[in-house]
Order: sequence, then structure tokens, then C-alpha cells
Amino acid sequence: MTTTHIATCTLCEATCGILVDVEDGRVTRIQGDPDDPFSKGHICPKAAALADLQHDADRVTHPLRRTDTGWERVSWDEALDDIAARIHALQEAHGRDAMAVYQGNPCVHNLGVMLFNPGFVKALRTTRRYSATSVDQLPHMLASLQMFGHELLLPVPDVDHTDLMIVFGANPLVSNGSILTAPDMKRRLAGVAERGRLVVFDPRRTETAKRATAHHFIRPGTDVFALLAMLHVVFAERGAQLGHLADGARNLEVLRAWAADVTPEVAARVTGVDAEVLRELALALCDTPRAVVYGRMGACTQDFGGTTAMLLNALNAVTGHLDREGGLMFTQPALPAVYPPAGRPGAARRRFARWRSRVRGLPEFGGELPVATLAEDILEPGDDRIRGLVVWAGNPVLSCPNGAQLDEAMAALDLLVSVDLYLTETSRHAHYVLPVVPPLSRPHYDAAFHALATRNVAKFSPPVLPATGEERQDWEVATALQARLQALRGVSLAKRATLAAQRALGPRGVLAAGLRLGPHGLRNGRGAVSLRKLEAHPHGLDLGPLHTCLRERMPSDWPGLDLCPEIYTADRDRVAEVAASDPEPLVLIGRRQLRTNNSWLHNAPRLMKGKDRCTLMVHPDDAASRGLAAGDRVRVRSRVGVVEVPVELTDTVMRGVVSLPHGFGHGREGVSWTTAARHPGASINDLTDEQRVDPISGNAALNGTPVHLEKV
Ligand SMILES: Nc1nc2c(c(=O)[nH]1)N[C@H]1C(S)=C(S)[C@@H](COP(=O)(O)OP(=O)(O)OC[C@H]3O[C@@H](n4cnc5c(=O)[nH]c(N)nc54)[C@H](O)[C@@H]3O)O[C@H]1N2
Ligand SMILES: Nc1nc2c(c(=O)[nH]1)N[C@H]1C(S)=C(S)[C@@H](COP(=O)(O)OP(=O)(O)OC[C@H]3O[C@@H](n4cnc5c(=O)[nH]c(N)nc54)[C@H](O)[C@@H]3O)O[C@H]1N2
Ligand code: SF4
Ligand SMILES: [Mo]
Repeated sequence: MTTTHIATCTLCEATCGILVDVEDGRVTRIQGDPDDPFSKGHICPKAAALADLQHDADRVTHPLRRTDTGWERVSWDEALDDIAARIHALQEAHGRDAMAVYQGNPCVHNLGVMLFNPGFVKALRTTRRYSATSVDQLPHMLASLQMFGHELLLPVPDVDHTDLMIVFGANPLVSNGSILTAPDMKRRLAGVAERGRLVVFDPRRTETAKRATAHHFIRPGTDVFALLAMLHVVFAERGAQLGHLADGARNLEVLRAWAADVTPEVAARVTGVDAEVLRELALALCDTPRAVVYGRMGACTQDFGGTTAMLLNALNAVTGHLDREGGLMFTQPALPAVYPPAGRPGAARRRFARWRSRVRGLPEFGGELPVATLAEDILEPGDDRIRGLVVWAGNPVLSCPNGAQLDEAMAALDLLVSVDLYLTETSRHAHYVLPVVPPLSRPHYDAAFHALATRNVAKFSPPVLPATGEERQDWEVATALQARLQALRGVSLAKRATLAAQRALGPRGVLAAGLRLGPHGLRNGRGAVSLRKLEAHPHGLDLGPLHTCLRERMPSDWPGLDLCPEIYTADRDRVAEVAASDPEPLVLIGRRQLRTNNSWLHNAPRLMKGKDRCTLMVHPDDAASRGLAAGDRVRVRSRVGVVEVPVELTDTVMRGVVSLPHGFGHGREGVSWTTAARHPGASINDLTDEQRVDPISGNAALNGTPVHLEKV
């Protein structure tokens, strides 16, 4: 007999509703849920891979311990007791910072991790905390902290109501949107183009660019010039239109002075974008009531990531499109990511650069250090080196810059614990691998992405199927380790009782409490959103479009918008230097593909069908001058490494730019994924350079790596 379960896909930020058919404990079909008020039946090809994950024989299903002769199966109690004891011993012998933690991307797609890992991480008592944030959206968060006063007040483009959308370095048609939760980007972007204009700046003519009203090639790492030039035109020809955000706004003059240096002609020389294009778009932004400038991965994982993210907000603000319909807006999620007080004076100082990384001195942000420094902080000799690491839902060897160095660092640890579903390029080095349940075996409420959605929505999905092995929920693992650490350290009974109470509540209980306290909670009377109500509406609830709310979300002593925070002004000199120098002859950028998900969906057979996708895209002119033809194997060399890949000739990449997808490189010994290992590809992060970071934020500059090509 077939039963159909109403659920949510947790593989990307789009949060699509799905209907999962189950027969005899096996998933037989996954379809889009037409009754989900947000996704309305939309899914992408990845949703079906949830079934592959569920029934994958390559998954780890019981705790594993490394021995001299290989992996040994151990009980949960044995594993957890020994891990806690070894963490405790390491910290007693070498100090708290001997332990470190890396939390990978799937953490933010996992309700239990969102609610319970903060407690576990705090219990590790280390300042050496790393996550995927610093190979991703850190610059956006830093800009929010510096400009609005809270790193989680991330504005989202109001894609359904905008008439002009300008995109810098994002490919939502493939990524399905990032810091832009909006299922079915194809339909929504078509709507923008129909109502008005969709303009894309990208070094590659991407799937999104092909459907845009205009695409402009831009040299990697030069977006600051385009943004400053547009600000230059705005200030010169229209003036700032801050509207309701004018009151208390600071540093407008600093921004104006900086933009005065960068004319569209200067920007044209550096970016490769026509000056007239920048001038016309700047004026169109001023003259279109509902317009937005949106930037993502390509804009923030580059040399100028920090300043680019700041300028994106500033340009929206100055043209009257911040916190306004059709512009860059703020959500009011039912489970608030930002509790008051947001935006209190001085917040920017209290959550940035309070400590620095061990070797290179890069700044802490929001309690974390840039992951580009992780390997050196392990490897560089010294009493204060990192000796133990917990990797939670992450695969830094493939995901973070200089994978070979990370591989070496992982092998040099006294203790590596990996909480994961597989033996990966990273967890193969672990002393313990703790297996967790696959996505369809978890309850889900999107604590992260409802807060980044283009409509206010809320949805709870119970687990579809129980796990069949010994895998546990992530939150159970986190709290079990935390309790053991508490016991070893003799912490107060009150603290232990708090943890015990939270464990008794579990994610459902904590979620229920969070919803009651949220902006759509109890105080809304009969209209309140509660867990009970969500359970009665399993397809999800639509809580309406975004509306102007920044001022009402702020405390009365909010100092107002900072339009050009001080930490960014150091870049004024760097911008001038780049303007005066020659560009690198050949640089490497990444690319996402519809059937991939960072480092970990290459084991789903239905996603891996077809030809080799790990190809290096090269412009025909660049290939000709190097004697390369389509299909040739080429050696790509950077400062840190070399990989061999096949060449794909295409004029969809800009001259002087080559592109390789990320997340491949499964040819390393000892991984458990057999399908992935049959299509190993090469890892772009064996080429990206851990020394290339944005100096303001410490975020990795994954794009724009200088490379050389040699025919094999
Ligand atoms: N060159 C280059 N590098 C990049 C990028 C790029 O564009 N270019 N993108 C970057 C970005 S944006 C990101 S977010 C990072 C992502 O990089 P990571 O943070 O390493 O995340 P994933 O590659 O998604 O790795 C996920 C791991 O978590 C496991 N996993 C999946 N679900 C769960 C779960 O629920 N619980 C647990 N415990 N484990 C789970 C998977 O098996 C897999 O091993 O990569 C970055 N790296
Ligand atoms: N299918 C699929 N979907 C995914 C993921 C996946 O791996 N696969 N990963 C998920 C994750 S973790 C994230 S963070 C999101 C990311 O979502 P997006 O930000 O939409 O993803 P990307 O495809 O990396 O888009 C970055 C674009 O920037 C361009 N670019 C590179 N350098 C520069 C530059 O210097 N300037 C400009 N203007 N452009 C540049 C690249 O060519 C690319 O088109 O996607 C999510 N969705
Ligand atoms: S777009 Fe994202 S959430 Fe929707 S089905 Fe695809 S992977 Fe899942
Ligand atoms: Mo990401």
C-alpha cells in the first residue's frame, strides 16, 4: 500500500513543498506539492535524490572508530564517552583553543542543528569556531551588522514586485536562489523580465543571463568599480533619495567622496563594462519606483567581497530601494532569527574583530574565524595550535580553499570527529564518524530560510520515514556530547538541568516555544501562528508579502543607517591601486550545476547520469592562443596546486576567464561514496588559494584565482 507524505525538500534554500510516496518502507516517488502556498508544485531534479539519500547503501549507519587496521564499529555510548573524554583531556593539557569546530552548509538546513548546535558549540569553550559562512555569505552578514546593526538582518530582493532587477554574481536559475528563498526562480524571473528588465553582470553568460533582458560580462573581482561608478552617477545627476531611512543616516558624504573617484569611464577600463551601460542603469535605478540591485556568491567570494556587499546595500539605499516594495526588503519570520535588541548602538563593535586568527591575524566575526585560516592554525607548529576538530555536516577538504593543505591538516590532528552521513574526503581522516539520519527522517521547519524568503511563510513537516540503522538525529548527538562535557567539567546543576529540560522538549518543543514568542505568535490572538496551527496546515502557511519594516524592527535608540561604515574605508586605497594596475591574464571562477549540491550529491545515481560535467570552460580565443582544442585534457596550475581536467570550448565565458564547477574531486582514497568515485572529477579547491581572502572580512576569495594552462 502506498502512503503519501507532505514534506519539504531541504537540499537548497528554495524550501519546495514535496509529496513523498512510500511503499513498504521505501520511497517510490517524489513530486512537487501543488498545495504548498509558496512553491505551488515546483521542484527541481534534485528533489528526487532525497530518495537516493534515504536508501543509499553507501551511507554510514553506525558509529565508526579508526583503528590501525581500518574502521571498527562501536556503540554510541562508547563513541560519545571516549570523544568527550578526549576533548576534555586535550583542553586540560593544551588549553581551550586546542579544540576547534567547523559547521558546514547543511547545518542551516537542519532544524535540530539550528536549535541545538549553538549550545554544543558554546560547550566546546573555544574561540576557534569556523563554518561555511566564510566561504560564502560572510560579507553580506558583515555589511548587515555594520550598516543596520545586526548580522542576521539580511535584506532580500522583492523579486515578485520589482520592475528592474540588477544581478551581480548570482545564478538563481541554477542555484534556485540564495539569500533569496523563492521557489521556482524561472517563473519569478520571467515575471521580472515581463514587467520590466532583468540585467545580469557575470563573467559567464549563465543560465540566468541567457533569460535576462541584458547580460554584461564583468571581469572577476571588479564589481566594486561598477557599483561605485553607478553611485557616482546617482550622486552627480540625481542626488541621494533615502526617503524614510534618511533620518539618522550617517557617512553619506564619505560614500559620495569615494564614488567621486570612480567615474563610469574608470570603471569601464577595469571591469570591461561599457561606461554608458553603467550610466544608463544608474539613472534607471533612480527613476524606477520598484527596482533592486542584488548580489550573491560571485560578488562576495572575491578580493573585494566585503566592500562589494556593503556597496550593494548602499546603492539600494541611496536610490530609495532599501526596505521598500520591489527593492531589497526585510522579512518578519514567524520564528525570529533576530530577537530584539537588534541595531543597538555599538553592536558593530561587539561582534567583529574581538579576537584574531592564530597565524595570519584575520578578524573574528559573530564568534567565528575565517575558515581560510583553519589549515594553518592546525599545521603551524606552536603550543597554541589546534589539535582537535569537530566537523559537523561539512567537507572542508573539497569546499574550502587549498584542499591539499586541508587534507594534510586533517591528517595531523590528534582528534577529528565527523558528524556526517558518509565517509567523505574529510571524514576519511576522522578518529570517529558519527552517523546522522538522512533528510526525510528529520522533522523540518526552516529556521534559516523562512527568514530569507521573498514572502513571509511558515511550514512544519514531520519526518517521512524512520532511519533503519543506528543513525541518530543531529540534535541528539549534539546534546549527548554536551551533557558528557558538562559532567566531565563538573558544571553547575542548574546548567545541567537546563540542558536536560531542552533535551526533553526536543526540536518540536523548542520550536513551539519560539513560534509563540515570535512576531506572528501569541500576541496576534486567533490569527497566531503556533506549531499546532502549522500541524493543521501541513502544506504551509502564507503570511503575506514583505513590507517596509526596518524602523519598526529597531529599538528607539537605533542610530540609523550607516551608509559607509569605517571598516570599509581602508579599501579606498586598494581600489585606487587596482585601477592603476594591469589585470591578470587568466583567472579561474567556479560554477554551480543544477544536479549538484556543493560537495555531496554526487552519489545520487539519478543525478550523475550523462556526460562528465567537471569540465574547464575556456573561451575559444584563449584556447587558440594556448594550442588547446575541445576535449583536450589540460593541466590547470595555480600558486597552490594543479589539477587535470577536460577542456570545454565556449564563448559563454569571458576572455581571460576559465570556469570549473566546485564540489568534485572524489578520487581520493577511502571515501564511502561509490557512485561519486566513478565520476570523481577534480576539485577546484585544490587550486583556490587560502591566502587570497578579502582583507576586510576575511572571507575566502574563491573566485578570480590566477591560473596557467598546459596541454597534457
Ligand atoms: N571554489 C568554490 N568553493 C566553494 C563554493 C564555490 O562556489 N566555489 N561554495 C561554497 C559554499 S557557498 C558553501 S555553503 C560551501 C559548502 O561546503 P561544506 O560546508 O563543506 O558543505 P557541503 O559540501 O554541503 O558538505 C556537506 C557534508 O555534510 C553532510 N551532510 C549533509 N546533510 C547533513 C546533515 O543533516 N547532518 C550532518 N551532520 N551532515 C550532513 C554531507 O554528507 C557532506 O559530507 O562550499 C563552499 N565552497
Ligand atoms: N544546483 C545547486 N544549487 C545550489 C548549490 C549547488 O551547489 N548546486 N549550492 C547552494 C549554496 S550553498 C549557495 S551559497 C547558493 C549560491 O547561489 P548563487 O550565488 O546564485 O550561485 P553561483 O552559481 O555560485 O553564482 C555565482 C555567480 O557569480 C559569477 N561570478 C564569479 N566571480 C564573479 C565576480 O567577480 N563578479 C561577478 N559579478 N560575478 C562573478 C559566477 O560566474 C556565477 O554565475 O546556491 C545554492 N544552490
Ligand atoms: S529547488 Fe531546492 S528545495 Fe526545491 S526541489 Fe530543488 S533542491 Fe529541493
Ligand atoms: Mo553556500
